[in-house]
Amino acid sequence: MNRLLVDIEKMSNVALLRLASENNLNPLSDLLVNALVDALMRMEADPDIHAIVLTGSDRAFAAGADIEAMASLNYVDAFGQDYIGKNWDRIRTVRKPLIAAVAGYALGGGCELAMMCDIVVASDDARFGQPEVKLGIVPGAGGTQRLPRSVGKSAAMLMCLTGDAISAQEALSIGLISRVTTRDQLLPVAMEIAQSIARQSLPVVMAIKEAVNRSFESSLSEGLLFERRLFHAGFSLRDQKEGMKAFLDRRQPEFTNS
Ligand code: CO8
Repeated sequence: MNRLLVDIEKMSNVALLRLASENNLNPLSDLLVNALVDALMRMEADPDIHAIVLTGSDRAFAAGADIEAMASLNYVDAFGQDYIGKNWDRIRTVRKPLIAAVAGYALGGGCELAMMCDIVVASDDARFGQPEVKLGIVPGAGGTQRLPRSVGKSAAMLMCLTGDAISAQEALSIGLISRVTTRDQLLPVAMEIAQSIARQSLPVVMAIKEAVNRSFESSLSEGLLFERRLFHAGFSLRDQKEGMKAFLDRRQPEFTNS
């Protein structure tokens, strides 16, 4: 049943995951997020997959948590069930690169889901926002934490405190996303980025993702030490020998992910 909510296509070492709930605004119900987590875990375990593109419908990447399901929640249930915590935390354990391709709305949990991805590409009509304040709640999946780390305090405060959405161009200018495309080009551009990453050595790509993420969790000196250790460890890989030899031979490397 879960699998129907998330379509999976595999192309040249890249998995394209599409949120496909019945409501094309993709309200992030527990069922949908569980299906997404399940799909991500399967792609993580698939040795043929080196990068993952996550997209939504033409109308929305996701319009946030399922408001209907949340409306009657009380504190005891939310706390007791660890609402959001239990499945959302697993998304950030994905070690392969995750690229969000956002068309339409990315609001509340939808914006937070995009921020959990490593790279965000959006179509020029996409809208990003943290409208939770308008519902009388605080963002619950990283809006107050990942957003300021990504765009700085003032822009994050503006979005979280007013709840007003911003355009893709504004999101690009404050550093929330990496690239803006036309609608037509959204998936081709996201897939090209994913395929370009997938052509590199998988263990190196995974180590880079881990190191960049570490920079948000550690002091600069700890982060630099972590990076140095990964850098040194990289000399144990066949792909380091191949990458450098290929450069010196003036040819493309043939990485074996080992
Ligand atoms: N949850 C449940 N149903 C929704 C949601 C939602 N987030 N968004 C839209 N819908 C439903 C509407 O109720 C409506 O249902 P129906 O057809 O039965 O009346 C249908 O989808 C279509 O919606 P609209 O008629 O409103 O469509 P519009 O095109 O007029 O507007 C909008 C589209 C702007 C996206 C509008 O629907 C909207 O503002 N939606 C709510 C956005 C929002 O507030 N999101 C934040 C939710 S809170 C949150 O995300 C907390 C994060 C916690 C972490 C994540 C945990 C999963």
